[in-house]
Amino acid sequence: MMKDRTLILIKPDAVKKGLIGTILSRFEDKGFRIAKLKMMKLSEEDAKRFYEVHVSKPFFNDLVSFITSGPIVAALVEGKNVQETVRKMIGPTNPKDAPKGTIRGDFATSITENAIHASDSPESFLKEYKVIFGSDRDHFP
Ligand code: FUP
Repeated sequence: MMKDRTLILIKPDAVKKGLIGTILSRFEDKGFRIAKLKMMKLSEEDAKRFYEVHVSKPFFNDLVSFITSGPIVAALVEGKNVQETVRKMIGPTNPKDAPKGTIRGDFATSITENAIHASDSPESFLKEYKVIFGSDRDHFP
């Protein structure tokens, strides 16, 4: 069921801070399954596709240059109600609003350098999955 999958990106700030294991552990500890995992550097073209819904926003260029500034880790995460639960676990976009105990509340630096992305709907999941994993030879699962 589409609702039971989500895509997360550990953003360049969190990778640089050495938080890959810590962040993935939060999802595993919650009982979710990491079904695909990939460390990569997004091209500018793929970053623009990934964030297409924000193309007209004033922060679009900063967002694209930040997400392409260093390696990221992408994961397909599965489990019951994972999309909604993971959105709660990451916290609000702006770390100033994010409570301690949420991933952004604990690790984000700023609204741009906010540690993590997670799909916010089944439609955005599909779009994001295609950008990140769509060109892979291995389409498992
Ligand atoms: P979220 O779904 O919480 O990641 O937030 P949005 O989809 O609204 O925004 C996507 C990304 O755009 C955020 F992670 C960071 C960036 N952004 C800004 O830089 N400034 C803003 O005012 C809003 C979002």
